[in-house]
Amino acid sequence: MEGMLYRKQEMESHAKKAASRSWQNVYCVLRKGSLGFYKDQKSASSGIPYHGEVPISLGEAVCEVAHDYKKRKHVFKLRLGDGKEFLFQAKDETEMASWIHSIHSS
Ligand code: I3P
Repeated sequence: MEGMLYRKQEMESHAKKAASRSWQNVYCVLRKGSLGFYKDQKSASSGIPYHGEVPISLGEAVCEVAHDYKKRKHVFKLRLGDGKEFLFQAKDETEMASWIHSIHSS
């Protein structure tokens, strides 16, 4: 699965808040066990990552609706084994549910 999502990093590790905390629009590409970030679809097909970011590994990842985040709608949370935590905003409930389902089955 792939598509544009708004992304905000909340945690850098288990005990450390992320330093860069603004929402960014990123093109997300879900592959078996990993999630890569690109500026847009064109960059994704050329394999040019967003700010040189290495795709995140989804081993031990937990993905769920971000019920505790009230400022935006259709937001889900992704927590990685190393403590990194991201929020993602989808365009509607259906898209959010698809992402959560796909991340669970990846
Ligand atoms: C952040 C930006 C985010 C905000 C975050 C700010 O500032 O305003 O939108 O998160 O708040 O730190 P900057 O753009 O200067 O990095 P919210 O939208 O969730 O409020 P936070 O530090 O309380 O997470």
